[in-house]
Amino acid sequence: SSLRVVYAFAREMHPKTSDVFIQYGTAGFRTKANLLEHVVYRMGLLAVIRSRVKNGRTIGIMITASHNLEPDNGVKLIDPDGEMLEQSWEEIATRLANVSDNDLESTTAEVIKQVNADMALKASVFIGMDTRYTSPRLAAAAANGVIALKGTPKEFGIVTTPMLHYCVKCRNDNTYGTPTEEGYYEKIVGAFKNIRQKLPVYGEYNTTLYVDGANGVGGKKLNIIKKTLDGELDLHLYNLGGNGGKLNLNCGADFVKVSQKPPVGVEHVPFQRVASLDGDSDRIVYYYMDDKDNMILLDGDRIATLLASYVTQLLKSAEAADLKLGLVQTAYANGASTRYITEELKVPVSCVKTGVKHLHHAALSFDIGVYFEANGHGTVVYSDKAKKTIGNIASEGEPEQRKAAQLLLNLIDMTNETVGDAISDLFLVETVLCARGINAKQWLQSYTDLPSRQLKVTVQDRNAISTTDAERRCTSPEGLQNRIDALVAKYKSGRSFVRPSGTEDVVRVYAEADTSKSADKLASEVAQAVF
Ligand code: 16G
Ligand code: ZN
Repeated sequence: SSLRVVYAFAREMHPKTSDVFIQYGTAGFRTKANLLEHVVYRMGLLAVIRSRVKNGRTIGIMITASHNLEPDNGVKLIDPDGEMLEQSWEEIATRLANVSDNDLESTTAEVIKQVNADMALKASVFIGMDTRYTSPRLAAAAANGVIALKGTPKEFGIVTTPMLHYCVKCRNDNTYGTPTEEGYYEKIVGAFKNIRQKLPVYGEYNTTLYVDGANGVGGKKLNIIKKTLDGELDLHLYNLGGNGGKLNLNCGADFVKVSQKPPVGVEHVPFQRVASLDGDSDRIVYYYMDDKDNMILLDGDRIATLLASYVTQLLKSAEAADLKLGLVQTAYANGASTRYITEELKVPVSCVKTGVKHLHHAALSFDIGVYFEANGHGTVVYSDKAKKTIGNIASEGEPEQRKAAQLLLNLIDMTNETVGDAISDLFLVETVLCARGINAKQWLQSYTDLPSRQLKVTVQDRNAISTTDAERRCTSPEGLQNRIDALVAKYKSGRSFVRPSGTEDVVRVYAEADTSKSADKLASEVAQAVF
């Protein structure tokens, strides 16, 4: 049959060259780039099957290893509404990635049968990639996989991860926007410009923003956007990938958050706010250097509270009292942020397991859900009910209500609701700071972070650790949680947890306490206990 030819072709073009087991984890498959070619080819096959199961709706394939260093790469699938691949398919992806070339044909047939795919339907797959030098070859392998099962691939070249999510969503729902990079700029940057006309710059807010592009794709795209801005924002871009700057190496959002150090390659002016993106531009944190050269971090928790408080304020002005806003965090959220949200903002908070899919899902249970990981991945999702209510007020409300509702409509347009998006989040943050007339130092004043420390521990089997209660407590190995409890009890405002990483072969340790010395000490004591 013609499929025979397809599998023979796979063996020759994209052979499985490694026996290392690979798993579809929190962020898809991720490992050394040279181990991925056959995996990506097979994800091309799977995307076609998935598209047919979804009645020919478009599926996305993104080639990226996000904040990992240059030698790594990865691949993840995007579902029709722009969200992460449905969880029950992760096991199927893992199975398909690991079979031998000889068994690929029979396993593919099994999968097709299992998910009941009608292989006579059309199938459409959007493919995007980050700036890694290994990405074009992998994107080509993905396209070959798509073609092999007679699907139609469309290659977007180098795009941010959130841009591809956005394009997939638009392709399947044209009310959301135009499924192109230009369409993305028009909607998001257009909404930002629109809102700037309504909310002129005042107070302590200043339009100068420095950006650490992590030598990845986000900085390059901001460089395109910069040319279309007309004084609304004065972007100074650093780490754009030239001058020998290496992707994510000592720069970018993950480096800044985890090491609590400023990135290399960025010029520092005291109190000048800097936005730091990660390698594929789905995360953002802010920071500034004070006049004593200390780095002051404004992380995902801080962005979440800023956005939630502004949306709450606008909902109040719009008198949209029946819309319930909620916030979603993970165990990594700073305890001070959680207290501020519950006690001062009086917004309900839920805590879920690490990984965007968990946060996104939980956020959908609110009329308006704000979700952020402390590491800077997050967005806001608006339910149909919220959009309808706000739309009605914007056209029929009293003048003051209308004004607030129209601002909310601009915010919705500025938001990439499919996934956390550094570029969209950057414009949202700049909008709120401007609306409030505040600088970064004033933004920091809403609450004081508890000092925290993250460590990673290499153990024989990270999966020996299992957790419960949104990863805040562990249930095995026996006795470990009791030891952690005893250590935590020694520290004022102490909190600590351990969890197996979903992206690396390590166990992660998090600790916070009233001083950074205590946080460091608690983290290392807990790390010892894990060993
Ligand atoms: C992935 C997740 C991110 C999570 C991180 C945790 C997505 C798109 N990304 O990068 O949300 O914070 O993994 O990594 O879900 P860890 O399990 O190694 O700590
Ligand atoms: Zn990323």
